[in-house]
Amino acid sequence: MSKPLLINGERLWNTLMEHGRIGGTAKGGVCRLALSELDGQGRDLFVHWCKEAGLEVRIDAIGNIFARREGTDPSRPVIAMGSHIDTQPTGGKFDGIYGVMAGLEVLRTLNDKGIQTKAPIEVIAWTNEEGSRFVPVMMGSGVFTGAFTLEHALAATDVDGLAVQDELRKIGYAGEVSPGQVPGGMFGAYFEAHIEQGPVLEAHELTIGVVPGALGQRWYDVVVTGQESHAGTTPMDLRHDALLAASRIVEKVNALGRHFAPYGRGTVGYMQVLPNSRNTIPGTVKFSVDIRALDDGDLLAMEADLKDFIAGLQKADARLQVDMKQVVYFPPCHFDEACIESVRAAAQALGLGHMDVVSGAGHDAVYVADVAPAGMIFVPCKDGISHNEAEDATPEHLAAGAHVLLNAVLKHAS
Ligand code: HGY
Ligand code: MN
Ligand code: MN
Ligand code: MN
Repeated sequence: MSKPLLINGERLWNTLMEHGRIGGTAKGGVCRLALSELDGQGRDLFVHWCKEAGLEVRIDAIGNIFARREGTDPSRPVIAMGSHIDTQPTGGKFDGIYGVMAGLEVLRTLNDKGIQTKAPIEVIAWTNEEGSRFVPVMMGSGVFTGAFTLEHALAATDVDGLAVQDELRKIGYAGEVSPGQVPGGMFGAYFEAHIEQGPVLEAHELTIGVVPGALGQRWYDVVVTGQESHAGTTPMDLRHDALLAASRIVEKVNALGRHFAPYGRGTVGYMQVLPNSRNTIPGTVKFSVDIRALDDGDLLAMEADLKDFIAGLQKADARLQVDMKQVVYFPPCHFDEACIESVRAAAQALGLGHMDVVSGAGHDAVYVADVAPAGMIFVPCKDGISHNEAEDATPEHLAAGAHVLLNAVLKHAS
């Protein structure tokens, strides 16, 4: 690799800090739920910056934003970069938006240096990567790559019954372009820069994570139905307590994650208790289950074990009803060897300490890897914390990841 080029780290940091004010929280985090008014504002600012950089912007029917810098050879497939603008409710200033702005910084740098690449290059902001307000997770990249249909995604509703289709329109991002269409044919390569969201790089005091792949995931919606009754008059052995049953399932989900260590994960993050009254035994409990593993067989074994456990609960109490519906599934993902090598070579050429780090998180790159060569670049985050307002990263690490992104992309676009 010829002498590596560098992005403008100060401009990248300032861009992230300015963008982070949209949905900024008192604790220093960011709340920009997918397709909310604030997500709309965050999108608008990104589109404004892209147009300022002379990029051609198009929006597809699920609201994915593509900002394109033409190359000298239109027959070459586009080299793409991207991530997401939406956040968790108590999200941080870097999850997702870092990959979008690092991509924009790469194109701003090419403009500064007057570099013309042969292949066109695009930076993409994918719709609803987080899956916090609307399921499925990684929605925009999932529709784009055919993991599920546009209709399925547009019909998804949040807890208040508001639909993706209407919320997209409300913020002005119901695009015309049908998803999956890229002028000049599918991506020649896709790279996503992202904070690691875990503790590995920081523990090893290294700057770049070369990502070989990501854990497989299965998400479920579970409804436990028991019987509401009076907390004072109902003897303990005559109860059909939905919350007691749900908490046993929570315990089991966590035990499954531990059983399939080191990469097994089991989480119940969302729960609704009804009628949610101090002195009424809960009759209905609705909650989420998120299980993950590095091996697809383990993921299946976790599901089978959980279903057995639930059957046992219902056998022990005939009045208890448990309905479990799978809402997300994708197998463990292995990124493209050439993309992985480009990331590693760029880190080496830049003299940046690096190591392989498997992603515990899902990313849009996981779906893109189904249709195009894809790779990821991780940088450390403070204490490995993310999906938390305390999420933090250093300007130096964020710049280093964007230097790697620039040189990996140039290798494929030249
Ligand atoms: O859940 C995840 O892994 C990602 O943050 N959507
Ligand atoms: Mn993310
Ligand atoms: Mn996230
Ligand atoms: Mn993610």
